[in-house]
Amino acid sequence: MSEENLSSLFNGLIDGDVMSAAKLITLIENESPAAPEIYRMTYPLRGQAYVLGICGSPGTGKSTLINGLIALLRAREKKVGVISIDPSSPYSGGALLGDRIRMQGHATDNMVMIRSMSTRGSMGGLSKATLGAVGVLDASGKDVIIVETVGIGQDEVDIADAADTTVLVMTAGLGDQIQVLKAGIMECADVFVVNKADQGGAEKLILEIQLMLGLNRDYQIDQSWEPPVIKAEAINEKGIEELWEALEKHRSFLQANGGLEEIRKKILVRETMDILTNKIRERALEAILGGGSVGELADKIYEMKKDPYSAAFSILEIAGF
Ligand SMILES: Nc1nc2c(ncn2[C@@H]2O[C@H](COP(=O)(O)OP(=O)(O)O)[C@@H](O)[C@H]2O)c(=O)[nH]1
Ligand SMILES: [Mg+2]
Repeated sequence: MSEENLSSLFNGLIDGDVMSAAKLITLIENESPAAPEIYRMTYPLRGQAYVLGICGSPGTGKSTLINGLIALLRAREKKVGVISIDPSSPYSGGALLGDRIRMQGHATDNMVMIRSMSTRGSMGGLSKATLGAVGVLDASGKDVIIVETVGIGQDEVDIADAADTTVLVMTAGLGDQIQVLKAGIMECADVFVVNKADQGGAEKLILEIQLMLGLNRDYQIDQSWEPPVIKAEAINEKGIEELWEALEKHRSFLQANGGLEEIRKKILVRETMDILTNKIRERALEAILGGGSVGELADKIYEMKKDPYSAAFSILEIAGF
């Protein structure tokens, strides 16, 4: 990628051109040699967007809710970016297509950009490039960026570290729900949505969540925000206004108590540490393989005849750390 091409993409990005943003995100996703330059150019423009994480089990209605939020935000002339994380499961093709169709109403709208990303087998629910993509959309002047993740277990913890406000979407009738709540998710969600209220059981689930939140409050570090539980029927566009109100309230809360700055700091540290970890691993592998292929790694390490800890330290030494 030539310098002129990159700066023309960058100019396009600033002008709100969707294709330029998409191309820059792809370059970051592919770990192109242009990635450092993209970060350098976009970083000064970041920090304006409100970043929302929306997580919950598959089928709870996250995409439908996001569609409602997009419509609401567009009606208020807000620029919206959506990043949807596709689980690396081979069964996700249909669901992904479903997302595209459901969001299609907004797909040609220049003020809305929707991007699907794969997790590429990363440990958490976020793709390695998710934060980079959020950064690009932020720099392009989006007012709100919504990240949709499937999220079971560790995933929400991940998104909670990457978003200003984290929403957990649930539905009644999924037996594992309260089980999920016990697994440490309660502390991560700032706002709860009980969706598909038309199907019944919503009131009971809302009470259960409120009870859990009450029980949990003693253990929460920050006791001043009480996560609201919003009842919604995303498919009937019900509860969207209430959800947005709750989100704005949380944003104001963060702004008032310095929490927003804390979150932004945490995200910056995390992005830096992710890049650092990758670079160290890359350099160490290069040093030990000495131009050989990754396929030789097992032999190389085995030949060292060392315990894993000593082997790792030896590799660091060989790599010159
Ligand atoms: N009955 C009912 N169905 C809904 C509601 N919201 C979404 N759905 C349906 O639930 C299914 C999964 O929705 P989707 O938004 O793709 O869920 P996601 O996997 O969490 O993104 C779709 O068939 C939606 O039409 C709702 O409020 N009530
Ligand atoms: Mg979805």
